[in-house]
Amino acid sequence: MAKKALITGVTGQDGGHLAHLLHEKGYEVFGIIRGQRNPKREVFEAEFPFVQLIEADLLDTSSMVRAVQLSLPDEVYNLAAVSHVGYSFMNPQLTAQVTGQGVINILEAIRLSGAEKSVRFYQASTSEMFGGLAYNRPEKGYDESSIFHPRSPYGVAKLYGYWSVVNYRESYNMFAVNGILFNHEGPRRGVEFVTRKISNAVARIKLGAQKDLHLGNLDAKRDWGYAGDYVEGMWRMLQQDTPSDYVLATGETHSIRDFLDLAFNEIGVSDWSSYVVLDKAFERPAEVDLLLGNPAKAEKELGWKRKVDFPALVKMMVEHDLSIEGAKL
Ligand code: F7E
Repeated sequence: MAKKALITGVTGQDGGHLAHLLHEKGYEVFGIIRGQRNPKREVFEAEFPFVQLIEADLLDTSSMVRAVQLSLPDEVYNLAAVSHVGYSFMNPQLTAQVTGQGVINILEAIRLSGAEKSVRFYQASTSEMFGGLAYNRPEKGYDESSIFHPRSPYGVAKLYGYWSVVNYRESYNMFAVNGILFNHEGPRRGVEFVTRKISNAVARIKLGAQKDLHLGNLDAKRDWGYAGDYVEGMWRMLQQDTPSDYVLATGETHSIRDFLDLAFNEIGVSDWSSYVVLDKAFERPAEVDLLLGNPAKAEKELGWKRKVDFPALVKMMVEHDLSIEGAKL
């Protein structure tokens, strides 16, 4: 019989990649969609006719119980969150409720449905829990035993979710794991995140549809991989004999300036300084300066390794945006 998976956050970047992957693997895929007449529904159904959507909300545990009882999943992937770090500073309580307490709500929904022994649970944890401060930067990158020091309401809420998963594993013997994923990008990324904001602006500048690009801190460094590679790692975590937490990362770090260099290079511009405007509106009250992950445990135990490298990622994103923005003209 086909395995069943339930995905929260199915309309997001990772949800789309994961839904495709699980469908290819023969799963029956269920996804949570939030809100009455969600405008994302039509577009989503056109691309993912094989996903059975269930109307529910992470903030309403009874609706999540219903979703679990309707789908009877073997695997649950909790990808839903208020996920934009900058936005979380402006909406800290909402972020705490959705990104933090939402994890408890779905774990409780699984327990209340009596499914805690049969369901395998994946939590989308994040490198934002490490914080990147100078005192706390392991030489080989952050791994599963590194110290946490979140620097945003988002990071704090994710840390609550992380520990909730560990606690439910230890308390109820649940197969529940944290995937501690470093930044992962691609053409499905929203334009509010810096990589897609850049690739999209570069394409529009090339096509004459945009003049400049307003950005905040250009010196921040991130360990950027391709989201399509990372969902494979999520799935592998749930296929292990015993539950454990894993870092997924590339083991390389690059600055926003590096991303700009490669992206503008794709359109034949070697000096982008006249296009980029420094804008304090995009700076954050506290910044995560540098993130570098150490994926050794995932490589060894899951046999996982990123396939797409940094230059290939930037190229893929700019090419995609050139094609969709070109089609709009
Ligand atoms: O910012 C800087 C910004 O918003 C990256 C989420 O998926 O990954 C993501 O969080 C860096 C930061 O991603 C702009 O200050 C400069 O230093 O693309 P981002 P993020 O904050 O790293 C982690 C792993 C998650 O878990 C999150 O959910 O870029 N930056 N100028 C800018 N960032 C944005 N968004 N916009 C700018 O104009």
